Amino acid sequence: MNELVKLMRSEDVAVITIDNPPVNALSPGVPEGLLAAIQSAAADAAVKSVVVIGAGSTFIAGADIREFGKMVSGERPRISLLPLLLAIEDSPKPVVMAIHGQALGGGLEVAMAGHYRVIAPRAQVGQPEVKLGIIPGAGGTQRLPRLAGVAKAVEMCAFGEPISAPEALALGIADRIIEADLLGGAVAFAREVANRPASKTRERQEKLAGFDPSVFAAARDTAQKTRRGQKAPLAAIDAVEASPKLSFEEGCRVEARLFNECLYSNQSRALIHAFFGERTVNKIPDIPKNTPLREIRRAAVVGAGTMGGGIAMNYANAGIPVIVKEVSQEALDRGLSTIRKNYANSVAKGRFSQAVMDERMALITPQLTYDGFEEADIIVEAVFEGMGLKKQVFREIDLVAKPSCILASNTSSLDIDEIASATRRPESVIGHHFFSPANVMRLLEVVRGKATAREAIATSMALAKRLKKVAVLAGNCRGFIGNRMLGPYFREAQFLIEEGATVEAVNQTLYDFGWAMGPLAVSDLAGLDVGWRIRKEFKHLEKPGVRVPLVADRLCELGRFGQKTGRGFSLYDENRRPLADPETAALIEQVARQAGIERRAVQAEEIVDRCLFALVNEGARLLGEGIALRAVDIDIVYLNGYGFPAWRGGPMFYADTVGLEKVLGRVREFEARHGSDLWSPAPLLEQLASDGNTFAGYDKQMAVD
Ligand code: ZOZ
Ligand code: NAD
Repeated sequence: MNELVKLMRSEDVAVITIDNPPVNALSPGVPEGLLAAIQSAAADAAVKSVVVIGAGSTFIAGADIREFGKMVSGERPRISLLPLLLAIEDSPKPVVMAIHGQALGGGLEVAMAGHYRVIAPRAQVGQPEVKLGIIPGAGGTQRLPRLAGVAKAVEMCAFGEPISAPEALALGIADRIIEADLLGGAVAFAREVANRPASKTRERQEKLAGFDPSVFAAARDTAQKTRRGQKAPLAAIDAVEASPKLSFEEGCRVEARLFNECLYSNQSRALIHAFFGERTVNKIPDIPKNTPLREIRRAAVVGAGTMGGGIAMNYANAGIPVIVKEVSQEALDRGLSTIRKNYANSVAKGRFSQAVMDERMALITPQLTYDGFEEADIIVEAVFEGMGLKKQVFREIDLVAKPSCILASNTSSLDIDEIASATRRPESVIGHHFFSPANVMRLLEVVRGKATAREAIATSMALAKRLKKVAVLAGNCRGFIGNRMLGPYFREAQFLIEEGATVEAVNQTLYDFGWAMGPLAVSDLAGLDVGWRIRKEFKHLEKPGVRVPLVADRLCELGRFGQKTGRGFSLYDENRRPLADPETAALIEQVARQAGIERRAVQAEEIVDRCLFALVNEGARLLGEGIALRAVDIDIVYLNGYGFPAWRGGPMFYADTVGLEKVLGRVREFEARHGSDLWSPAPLLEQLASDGNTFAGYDKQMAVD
């Protein structure tokens, strides 16, 4: 039919194959080819029924996401899949959709327009559009309830999680699972049904009744809690709610209106930016795709504390045997018991079975020696933060590790080159900065030292995928990407309370912006003593006369370390709920008075701009220095490691939506008020703003195929 859609005949069955690698997205040409193939099969008297299948590893992964931006900008006309789907459904010959891999978004919508669906046992189907800030736009919110029932359709459309083939079968989305030879099974099935009257999904009514009417309110409640700030999940619920109330055609009109509202929003632009960003971060300019990888079959972790235990779980979860080494039996027992407790929690919540937990525990070997480390392909160090200790551990592992072994440090801030200097193989030393809790957080900052081999980097990026992490490459500097940017962000949060904002106002304003937690609440959670200790160690680096935050140190001197002591910036009740603490408020006032800081009313807009633009300015600075490869790499760090709201696309994307000229204007205002040491604009920000450019535009210049 065209180069993307092929039509063949297997005796009396027409076989239409969609061949648009890598994921058979519905790019321009695919809908047209599919329509022509359906029409041609209908016109061929020798054809009794039709099979639609995907070439390669999947059925159809949905609309071509790259097209949405072009449609919004007007570069491409808005197209609708609805006429194609009606044509499939109205085909006089039964159409059997043969699903393997994924039928997602527009892919499932195409599948539901068929008269039957057969499915491979490991295939998945779903309506993940909300994850891109949109909703199904080709009748998915109207056909899915007719196949799977209203309640399940609400869940699938509002939350976007795919379901398995057996579940699809049980729900009535699929008609048969075909264990092997999907095409052969689909053709046989098509012959079986060739002479049966085929029902059209859009005409089916039986599952539109008898559901619990409270499902919509319950879904809205969940969406507001778990997708705070996002419009698409609520729009998806509204669209599905129309299905039992309105005719199919009217329901589709409601869906189309809501789809458009979502598509033309900053939220969908941000979430699409994040989708492609997660894939872009793997592309590294001087590391070609064919860089040889070292094979990772066995791992070892040094230290079974907060991070070491979580890191070991990542390896066990990926089926990679891992040794965990500690200094004392007590520390080892503590570490292993935390791992066991975490797994048992997952079993109790039904995430996996006891048998899976047992398998994972069996992959973890706790010990007090380096025995067996010579077989490890990677060793991850996760001992206390301190250069002396890190170097000692690297000297030791360098002696026991085989030559090809990668030596990774989980340090949050220390110099990878100095750590590497303790070994005879700096080319194999790299940072693997996991985030706490390491078994949960998706981010892995991979830190490149000056000697780190390309092979070690490529292997780390590929390994991250096996560990189900999003890896972002960072250059070697204090704090790398994420923690270095956090410094100015936390600094401004504290300056604001010294200048007159309340702790509650700072936390609430940034929570309302969409952050998972306010900055002072994060500090209380992480423990104020951590930063206190670091500040004491690095006191000599402070520049005389440059303002530093004062309150956190005073709180620590009073033994208020945050949640762990029940008091920090806030007071915590027995359920760890924060309460305003009048004593802290008085202390802040006193500190400000002593330091001669003028107290005034601080508006929410200033809280947002001071904190966010401090983050952005530092991001621009490290981008200019080459610590981050692209602005989107920074965004992916913040979305996956720091609780930045996904629907705002990350700090650099947010800056683009505000406009870099405006951001620079505010940075200059703050510079005038607070001094150049704290607020001098990053040269890259100045350059992009004066060129009328954006961070996205900068990234385009840095693009790697
Ligand atoms: O790629 C994984 C995935 O989850 N993809 C997105 C699935 C999705 O969200 N589908 C819904 C799309 S929105 C939609 O369909 C709206 C709708 O209702 C239509 C309404 C009609 C509107 C009219 C317009 C026609 C997947 C699970 C599929 C595969 O994962 P892998 O880990 O194996 O592979 P990835 O993720 O590295 O992907 C490989 C390459 O494919 C690119 N890609 C994936 N899905 C795409 C897509 N490109 C365009 N559109 C898609 N739907 C992906 O970027 C990657 O590219 P490279 O260059 O980085 O290799
Ligand atoms: P932790 O105090 O919970 O654990 C450190 C563990 O290392 C302890 O159990 C200790 O007994 C063990 N240890 C010390 N010397 C050892 C040795 N020679 N051999 C084997 N084990 C040894 O600390 P943590 O929070 O897990 O931090 C570990 C590293 O991870 C630090 O570099 C830290 O900066 C970094 N990090 C921490 C976080 C976090 O949020 N906690 C996040 C990212 C990175």
